[in-house]
Amino acid sequence: MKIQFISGQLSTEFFQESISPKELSNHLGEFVTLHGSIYKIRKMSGFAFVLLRTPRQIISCIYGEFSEFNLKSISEESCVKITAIVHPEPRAKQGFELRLKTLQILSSPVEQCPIVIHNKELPISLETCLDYRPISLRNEKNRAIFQLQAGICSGIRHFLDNHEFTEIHTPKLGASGAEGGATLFTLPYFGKEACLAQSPQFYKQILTGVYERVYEIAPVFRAEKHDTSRHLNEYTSVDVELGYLKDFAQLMQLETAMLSSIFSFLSENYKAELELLSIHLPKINQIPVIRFSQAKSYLNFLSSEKEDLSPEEERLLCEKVYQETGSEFIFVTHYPTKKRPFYAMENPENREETLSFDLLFRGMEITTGGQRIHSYEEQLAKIRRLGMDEAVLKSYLMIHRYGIAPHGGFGLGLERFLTCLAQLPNVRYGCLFPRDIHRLTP
Ligand code: AMO
Repeated sequence: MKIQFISGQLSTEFFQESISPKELSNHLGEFVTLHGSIYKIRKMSGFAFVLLRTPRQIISCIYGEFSEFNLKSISEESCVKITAIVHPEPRAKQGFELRLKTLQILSSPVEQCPIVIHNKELPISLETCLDYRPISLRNEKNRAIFQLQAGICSGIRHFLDNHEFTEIHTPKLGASGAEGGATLFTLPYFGKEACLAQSPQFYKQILTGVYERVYEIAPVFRAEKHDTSRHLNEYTSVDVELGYLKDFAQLMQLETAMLSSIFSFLSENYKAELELLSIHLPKINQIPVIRFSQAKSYLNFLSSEKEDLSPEEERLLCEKVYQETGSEFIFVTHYPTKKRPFYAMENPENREETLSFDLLFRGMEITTGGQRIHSYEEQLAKIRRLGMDEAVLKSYLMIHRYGIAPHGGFGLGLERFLTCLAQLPNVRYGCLFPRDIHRLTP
């Protein structure tokens, strides 16, 4: 038998013989081959602008007497391969224009798109935008949002990998939740009941006993019935956990450094997207901190909710802090024990409050974190006091039983962070395919 092999070496023809759009300026005066989708055709007298959508750039091409195909043969959203000359043109934004020579159609739409994709702003409602997500994402601004999301994740990985964190992948199906019963999705599982992970909380704590510093960027599920501009039923959680913790202030320091590093990473590698979306990156060498009880009195106890900040209080607090300090972030610390999960460490000087924090950014909570209980006796006593089922927590409690260093961490909601960064009016705009109480498709 003749055995064939697949080569792992990528030849220059691998990507359809195309050059990377990034390299076009190195080929002034030369012929190049490129592929992409026709984003927009603008007919002028005697020539036409043909905008080609490539992965990160919309490239302006000119159809004219030098072109060897009929403009009528193409339509918007046709997928094409072109050859063109890179003609220097100081009036063009990129310093050159592509003069189209040949064009090969790889695929054509069967009908015109029901929404106009190439407008600067899509003149459609959020619901229509989401109903047509597979194509509305092709809009230049819409897709830039998620290019930035990818950039944020690269920035996080870059920072944490450089600080000796190990990336982990924990199960999303389990027997019990980590954050309390009310927001648990359950499903049948071979004659038993399973649930979807609300967070990787137990696993990230367990794994600090193995790797000391861990992180995960993965989906989590919350069966919250809230129909608000800040709640999703599935979101991406950036979870960080750190062993041998000195105190919980260290966690806020770590997050401040991480955010600052993400912003540097974005400004270096995502200039075009930041500009397109008019995003101004906050400067954060330091972030102000306020205790929960102080925040409440600072806000004149605006809401009747005693153990948490209401969304309105979060918005107002951010506004006031910005006016006073110029910071768009604020850490709120020492949340009441009653409102924090059973694993949160209590303040030894005041058991009514926890060694925990939230981070607010431009009016919204984007992170919760804190120190965890590491003593077996203390954790067991708290579980019993809260009337929780010890048996369900048996494997989690192994870490306390068999020794775990003082540790803590935080969870950052990726969509909320992106939404606040890009100043989007609803968290659904910051999620590729949002899941909310009304939506399971697309
Ligand atoms: P918490 O439940 O506060 O903490 O969640 C952490 C962060 O996740 C985001 N978030 C959400 N984003 C969109 N839709 C939702 N329904 C939603 N719920 C939460 C928020 C929030 O700040 N295990 C802890 C974290 C820890 O202590 O390490 C936890 O999950 O940005």
